[in-house]
Parts: sequence; C-alpha cells; structure tokens
Amino acid sequence: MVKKQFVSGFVAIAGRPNVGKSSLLNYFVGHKISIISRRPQTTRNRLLGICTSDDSQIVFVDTPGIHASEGKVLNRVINKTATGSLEGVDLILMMITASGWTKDDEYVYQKVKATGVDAMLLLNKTDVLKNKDQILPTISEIAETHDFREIIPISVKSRYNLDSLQKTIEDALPEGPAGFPEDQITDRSQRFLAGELVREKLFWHLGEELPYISAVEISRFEMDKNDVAHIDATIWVEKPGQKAIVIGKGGLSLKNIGTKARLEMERLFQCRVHLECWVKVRKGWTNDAAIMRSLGYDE
Ligand SMILES: Nc1nc2c(ncn2[C@@H]2O[C@H](COP(=O)(O)OP(=O)(O)OP(=O)(O)O)[C@@H](O)[C@H]2O)c(=O)[nH]1
Ligand SMILES: [Mg+2]
Repeated sequence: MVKKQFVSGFVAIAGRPNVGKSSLLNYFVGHKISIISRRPQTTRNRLLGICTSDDSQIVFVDTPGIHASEGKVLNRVINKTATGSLEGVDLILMMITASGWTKDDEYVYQKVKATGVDAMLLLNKTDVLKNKDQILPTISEIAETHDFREIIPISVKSRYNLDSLQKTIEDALPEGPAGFPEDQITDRSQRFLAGELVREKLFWHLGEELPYISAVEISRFEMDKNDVAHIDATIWVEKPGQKAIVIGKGGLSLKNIGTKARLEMERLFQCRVHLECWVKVRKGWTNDAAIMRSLGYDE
C-alpha cells in the first residue's frame, strides 16, 4: 500500500455538556489548554487545539456542550457558538457516554446532521461502564438508525482506543500541508487561557450555582524583563452575596483559587507568574448581551 502524504484538517468535537470533549482535545494536544470540570457547561468558547505529528496536523475544535434549554442570553450565545463551530470543518467527532444514546444526544445529532459534514461517534467513559458486554449491542442499535462513518468506544481517562482513534481520524482527512506552525498548540492567547484557568478553579472550589454566574476578565497581562508574567484577574459575579462566597472566610477561598490557577499558568506558560485576583459585582451580566460582548462572548 502506498503511504498517504501528509494530511491536515479541522476536526470539531461536539456533544451534550460533560461527556468529555475538552478532555479529549487536551489529551491529543498534550497540554491542558481547554478547562475541565465535573459539572456540565464548563466550556463557553470555541477553542482550537492543534496536534502536529510526522504524518498529520489535526486541528481539533473544542465546542461548548450543546443543550436544548436556551433560557438566558448566555445559554443562547453559548449554543450558537457550539453549533456555529461545526460549520465548514472536515470531520465532526460527536461524543456521547458509553452508557447509551439519550434524548439530549439526539438533539445534538440533528445539529450535526444539518451541517452535512462527515461524522464519527465516540462512546466515551467506557472505564465506568459496569457491563462491558453492553457496548457492542449499544453500537449496533445506534448504527441502525443513525448515519456515522465509524462508531468507536473510548475512554479518555484510561487512554483506551485513543491511538487507533488518531489513525482513524487521519484516514478521514484530506492530503494537504500544515496550516499552523508545528509548535503552535492553540489559536487562543495566553491572556484568554489565563482567564480560563481562573474560571476552572471557580468550578472546582465553589458550590452548585456560582461558577455559572461568574465570568473572568484579565485586565493585565505583562511580561517583565525577568520573564515573570504579571496577571490581574477580575472575577465578575451578579450579587454582593456571591462576592462574599468567592472571597470566602478570611479570603481563604479566593486565595486557594488564585494559588491553584497560578501553578497551572506557570506550567502552561513555562515562566513564573504573579497573579492578583479581585471579585467585582456586575448585576445581571448573564442576561445582558452588551456586557457579555465586553467579556468576550460573541453573539
Ligand atoms: N470516568 C471518566 N471520566 C471522564 C472521561 N473523560 C472525561 N471525564 C470526566 O468528565 C468530566 C467532564 O469532562 P470535560 O472534558 O470537561 O467535558 P466536556 O464535554 O468538555 O464538558 P462541557 O465543556 O461542559 O460541555 C470531567 O470530570 C472529566 O474528568 C473518561 O474517559 N472517563
Ligand atoms: Mg468542555
């Protein structure tokens, strides 16, 4: 068999919230550029993760989880970002969990199908499946009524089937040169990634509601002559009571968030970081399109 030339293309990862889309992108890129949490609706923006090897350049497009309930302006903007990111890519990886197809997955599928782009289905989190014998019947059932190029069980956590997934993706991509320099891993600035890392720590440290009604703005990102990054982050919340929770007793909660975010920034940016975090109140920002635009959510 003649070996294929170098292949390249855009591969969007789509699915309902919390199925593991960002985890898969980070695995392929080899760095945590897209934030992760155990709660749904963590990713809010489209983000590219670029994976370059000797044979290929795969540009993964991470998208926010697609969901049926639109409610607030923020939800509508996020859904629009997600479905808009599927247009014009070379391949869509639709992700569900291996426990089976749900009504919410069907909703995503209709959006995927509407793009007309070739799609593969990934059944993630096989590691938590109690009965592994269930996988094959699940695959056949889905295949009967849905049109996927391939259906592949994977586990990002236990790295199951990920090498062969990369090869399967490469087989589906067109021949063509790399569009990005081989050392570039994302289209997002360090300023954006810094804000996201602070937002991730809000998810890890705070109760049910708060991460969803907060936004993070990086008001300063400067490198000094000793290669130390000076970063100021403002955490926006909707009410004074929420501000008190983010700050915590004696400032402990905010201190924890800041320390954890700083350590991850130092790892990702490969330099020392001096991070200052503030909390400010901006009433009703999740329902105000103008404020959201100013915080970087495009409609
Ligand atoms: N057990 C298990 N957990 C996983 C696996 N992949 C991801 N997770 C976990 O699932 C949760 C959600 O992962 P994310 O990568 O943030 O999911 P997402 O689809 O990007 O979520 P949204 O951005 O909210 O749409 C996190 O707690 C991950 O650690 C897996 O293969 N097995
Ligand atoms: Mg995500």
